[in-house]
Amino acid sequence: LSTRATNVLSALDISTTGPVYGVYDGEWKGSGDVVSSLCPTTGEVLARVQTASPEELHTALSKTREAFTFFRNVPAPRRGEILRQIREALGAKRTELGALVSLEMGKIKTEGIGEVQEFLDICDYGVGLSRMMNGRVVASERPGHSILEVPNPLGVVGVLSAFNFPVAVYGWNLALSLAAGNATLWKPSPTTPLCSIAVTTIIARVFRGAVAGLVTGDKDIGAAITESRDVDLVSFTGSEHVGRIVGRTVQSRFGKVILELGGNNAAIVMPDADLGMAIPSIFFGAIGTAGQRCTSTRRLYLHRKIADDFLDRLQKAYAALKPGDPLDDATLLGPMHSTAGVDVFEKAVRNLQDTDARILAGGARYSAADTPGGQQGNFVQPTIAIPKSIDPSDTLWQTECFAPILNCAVFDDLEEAIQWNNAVPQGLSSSLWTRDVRNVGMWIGPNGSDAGIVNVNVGTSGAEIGAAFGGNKSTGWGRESGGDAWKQYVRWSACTINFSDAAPLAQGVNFSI
Ligand code: UN1
Repeated sequence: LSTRATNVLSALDISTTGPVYGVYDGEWKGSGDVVSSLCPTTGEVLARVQTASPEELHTALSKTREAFTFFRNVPAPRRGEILRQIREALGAKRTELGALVSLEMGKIKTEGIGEVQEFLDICDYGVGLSRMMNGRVVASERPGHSILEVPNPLGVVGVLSAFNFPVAVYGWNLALSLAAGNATLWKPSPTTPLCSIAVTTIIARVFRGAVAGLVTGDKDIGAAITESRDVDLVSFTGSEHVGRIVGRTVQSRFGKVILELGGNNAAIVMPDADLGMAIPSIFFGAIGTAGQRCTSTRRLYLHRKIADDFLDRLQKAYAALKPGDPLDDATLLGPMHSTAGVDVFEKAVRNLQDTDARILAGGARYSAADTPGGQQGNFVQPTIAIPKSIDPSDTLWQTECFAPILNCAVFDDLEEAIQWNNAVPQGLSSSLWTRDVRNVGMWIGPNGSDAGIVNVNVGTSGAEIGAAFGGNKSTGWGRESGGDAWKQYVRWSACTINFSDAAPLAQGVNFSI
């Protein structure tokens, strides 16, 4: 193992010699398939993780259930206090965890640490929430009656998370689930097991037991969680393809499901926009996390008046980019997470070339000579393309390509750009650049963007935790993190209580004997 990797792993007490257990249900274990965690920068094997056997998953599920029957009776502010301690423990390892995200996922250091920060932020939010998960008293139409809406703990929450945010998305779910009084079982992406092991290790030091359990493994483990009647809510982040299967499976057993699926996010730049702000923001939106955020900017619609100038300046920014080790402070462009991602990139570029798109930047992998240490890793050149077709119903515009490729088109009026923005199946994030308040009004209103995230002079990615995060249409309609998202993690009880000496029926129904 390289010193670079050894340093990161040892700082988090992940064994670099012995077995690495990938299951936690109160104790660490793992006797299922062994999966290798690969470093996207160097290709080296970081660890071999012993994932969950079907039996271990079964045990973990019943222990999580058992943990719930205890945990639901812990008063909510006490649960908040546990979250506060988790926040402190994770915060003490913020840089170390951030580095592990960079090592195993491949995103650059500031984004790795930012992702841990997002977990800390949502813990803070959960602490506050634990004293504010209020129900309601509803006016009854009957004398001497009261109606209460009571949020009760829901049960077991299964969190199936993706490789691109191997820490934060679990944080969103854990914080709300824990505050709500649930027990959580986490099944992370098979390619980022170490991030989940490190996070769970830190949490388990604060709070031993199966309230926050972990089962690493592949598709079969995910499928078993999805099918299990022991899991009341499945929160899934991933592709539209898998999301459709997860949604159907959970729905067919009448479980609850939160889906956070594909994004195919557009930025629209009006002629009055402040380009000095728009260009760096769109640059980050398209290239940040090497184009592998659900919220990455994939489509860029430029008003004819500023299109040439904008592209000229954007190309200059792209030209200055150099791939580097994500663990180096100066690096802005890390590798893609996996070779499968590189294949997606190469296929999309070939398709652009075959359909006569103009490639303004990138368009290939980096050669080994250009990449850190001369190891090719999964580095690809961020690409700007102007597809020949501007027809939004073309597959090229309709599909989310999870790679740093920005497709651009030129428009003449805002209505046209909004129509293009909305013409795709997905509806996660969107961004308008303008200084004209009338454009803002149109964009955020009934004739505006149909995405879940509708930004103005802010890029498509990098949302804060305070608002509900999620998207519409084939993004799955799920909402996580802030806003009213917590309301999905509870079981609502509508309680009509009669304090009177009579038992009248509602709606004035008369049924006297
Ligand atoms: C994701 O890509 O799955 O808004 C989550 C953002 C981050 C979260 C992205 N706060 O880009």
